[in-house]
Amino acid sequence: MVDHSFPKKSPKIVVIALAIINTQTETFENKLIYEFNIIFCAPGKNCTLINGSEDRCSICWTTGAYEYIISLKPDIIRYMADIAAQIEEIEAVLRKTPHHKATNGFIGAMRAKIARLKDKEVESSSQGKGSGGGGYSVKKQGDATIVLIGPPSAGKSTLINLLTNAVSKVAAYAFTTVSVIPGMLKYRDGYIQILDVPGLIEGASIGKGRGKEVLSVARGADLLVVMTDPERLNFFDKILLELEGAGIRINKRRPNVRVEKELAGGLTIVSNIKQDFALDDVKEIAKEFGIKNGRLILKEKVTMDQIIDSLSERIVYKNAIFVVNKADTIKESHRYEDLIYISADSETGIEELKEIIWKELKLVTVYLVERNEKPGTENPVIMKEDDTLEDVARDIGTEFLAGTTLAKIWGNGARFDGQEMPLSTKVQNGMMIRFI
Ligand SMILES: Nc1nc2c(ncn2[C@@H]2O[C@H](COP(=O)(O)OP(=O)(O)OP(=O)(O)O)[C@@H](O)[C@H]2O)c(=O)[nH]1
Ligand SMILES: [Mg+2]
Repeated sequence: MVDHSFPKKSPKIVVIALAIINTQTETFENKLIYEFNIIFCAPGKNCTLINGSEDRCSICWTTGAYEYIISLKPDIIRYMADIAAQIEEIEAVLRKTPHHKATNGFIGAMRAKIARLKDKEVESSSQGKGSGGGGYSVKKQGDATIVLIGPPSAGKSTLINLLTNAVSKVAAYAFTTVSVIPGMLKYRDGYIQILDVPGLIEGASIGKGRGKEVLSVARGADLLVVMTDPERLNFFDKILLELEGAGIRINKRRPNVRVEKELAGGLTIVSNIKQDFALDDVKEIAKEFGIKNGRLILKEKVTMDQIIDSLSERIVYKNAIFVVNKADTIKESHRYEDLIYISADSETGIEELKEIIWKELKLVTVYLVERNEKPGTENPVIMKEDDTLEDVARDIGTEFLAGTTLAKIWGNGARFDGQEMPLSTKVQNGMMIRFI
């Protein structure tokens, strides 16, 4: 049986942990705020968190201790709490507003206001953190970066240990991993960086657990591997909600909305396609984002929320795959077709998973051919599917670009051996390239 309960450690451990924090360069108060999201930690009760909500704080979640009392209100906390309060106020108004044609514009404008406030929240929290805080800012390395996201004890650390050189602590209790652990997977000719992060729980996007930090790591990923176990398949939906709440859109593409700003002349909303709202309603949304003059062009059928997304700075679009670990604990007939089943413990489904990750990352291998060499596969370079020969030249060094306008190619993409192509040509997997 997997124990999903929170460990109950002695409060003494917390006091010692806080004493260690105290000796570091950042002030004690800031550390507590940024690392643990607490404004006020109450013994045996709910704590007041940085976003103004009340719950057990990260210290309580991770250690099970409820013994430490602090009460801090520096400016940044007030500012963040103020933003959270404003969002809450607008959400309360929205809940009371009936939905019909006449209120569409108002609702759109209010939602845009919330999006703007959330943009500000992301800005201020990343300003406050500085660099390297608490092991949450890991340098991207390798050809692509993937992040393992899932509930506590899904087996994320077991998987990264299996796939890479990383040594991430594995245990049967929740929140074994408390920071970002990087590892590097060598697959085909590429290097894929894998980041193991703490478990994600409901309410992560409003700061529960170390939710905000985990979600900010997810924002930097090239691919998210969302992982749970057969007992908790409902976590896929929960995690999607948290990602959505943090402005991370999954397996969707950016809506085709273009903004052409002008200095004067007012704002026109243009759409060749019939939309389900009055175009004038969009003006309020645009104004909220500071667009007062120019043209906002809707190039496809969109919802008001998609327009807000397209204008909001904090929205990112990420691809994700959905993996069920601990497949060894269920019968094969209990598997769902559209999910990827693995067992990190008994090492099944792992090669298939690597291949799926490789395909999802849309990485391609091309081979460089020196001027006096025969075409071959000795010098592989990893590129992205939409990259061009010019991108290859740029990646291997700027001196290649100077004076280079053509390349000879062999293999995939070449109609005949040594075909001369312009640098705007897109790369293909297996293409051999000689810059001339
Ligand atoms: N049966 C089974 N158990 C597994 C498998 N993979 C991991 N476990 C067990 O699940 C427990 C949790 O594993 P971890 O790798 O620490 O899980 P995690 O997702 O990193 O957990 P947190 O760091 O707490 O978020 C450990 O007891 C592992 O041995 C698996 O494929 N099958
Ligand atoms: Mg872990």
